[in-house]
Amino acid sequence: MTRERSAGDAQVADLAAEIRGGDRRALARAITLAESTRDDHRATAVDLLDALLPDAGGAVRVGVSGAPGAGKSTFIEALGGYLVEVGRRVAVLAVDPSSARSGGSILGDKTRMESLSRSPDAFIRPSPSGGTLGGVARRTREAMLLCEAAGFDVVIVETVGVGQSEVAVAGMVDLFLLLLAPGAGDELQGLKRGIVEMADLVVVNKADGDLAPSADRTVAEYSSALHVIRPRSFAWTPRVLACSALTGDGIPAVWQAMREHRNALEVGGALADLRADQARQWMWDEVTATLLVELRRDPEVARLVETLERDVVAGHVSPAAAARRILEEFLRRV
Ligand SMILES: Nc1nc2c(ncn2[C@@H]2O[C@H](COP(=O)(O)OP(=O)(O)OP(=O)(O)O)[C@@H](O)[C@H]2O)c(=O)[nH]1
Ligand SMILES: [Mg+2]
Repeated sequence: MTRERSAGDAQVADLAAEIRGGDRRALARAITLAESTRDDHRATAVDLLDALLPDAGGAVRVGVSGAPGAGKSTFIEALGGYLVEVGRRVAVLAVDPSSARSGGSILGDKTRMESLSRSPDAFIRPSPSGGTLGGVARRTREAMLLCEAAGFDVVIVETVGVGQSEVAVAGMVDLFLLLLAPGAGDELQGLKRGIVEMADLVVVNKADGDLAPSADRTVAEYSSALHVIRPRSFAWTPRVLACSALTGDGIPAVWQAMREHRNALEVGGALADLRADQARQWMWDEVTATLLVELRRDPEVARLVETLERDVVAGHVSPAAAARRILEEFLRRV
């Protein structure tokens, strides 16, 4: 395995110092390095993360998920605006592996978070377009640490509530928030139930105007549903709240619940345990991802893969035998 050279100690130290000083352009540059697939950029990013690790870890890490249109972007803008008002520094990262396909979503997000993005105490980074979920998750974890090192003390990771991305996000944050629109009772069925089970906070948004009664019903439904779900942590029992991202009603109560969650997890050491588990998982994700990249990069292995894929599809070779031969070839060459 090749070890590409990083930009060098002096350059890494300079960039690290700028980030520690809260320099947003340096932070943006560092995240771009972390997002890059170029080996020398990756190497620099890894060195930088190493240098900044002692400065990271201090933020409240929040994942926000919800179906398209639930109001995630509007909610994050409202919550972020409130947090800035009460003296916090907020970073918003988006995880949206589908954004490359669905197009407009990121552009829409950017316009919707316009007022938050103008604040000097907020930093908004849309999801890098394209790539696998694994790749996007890795880059988001790294971006999160970089934001913390730059002094952002609340990091919000937004993800669309479809597919596997919320599992990845729930695995990298302290608190997972599920945002619902009123009348989203069907989310309790089937597939979506898994997402409800991951939630530390369920927030029913759009509790305003004509939608207010329906929002109340949804709160009641989810409250009784959560009673029968075993909590993820001994330290915290999930709660259901209502808010309106549009009017700002209920936003301070959401933050209050987040603070109580934080205290509950800190008191018994659950937060430290959670972070330790996540760090271990992160390491293994990194090993897996890097192995796969190296394997796919080897031209001899690639040739063999091409033949074996055909054989497997045609039913001439079993998938297990093919996998074995690919791995043997790869291990022979490293
Ligand atoms: N009435 C009302 N409408 C809201 C509220 N929050 C968001 N909306 C509206 O709901 C629509 C979707 O809001 P977004 O914030 O874009 O939702 P999203 O979940 O980020 O959507 P995607 O990024 O497409 O997944 C917009 O038209 C918002 O104006 C709210 O609290 N009350
Ligand atoms: Mg959005």
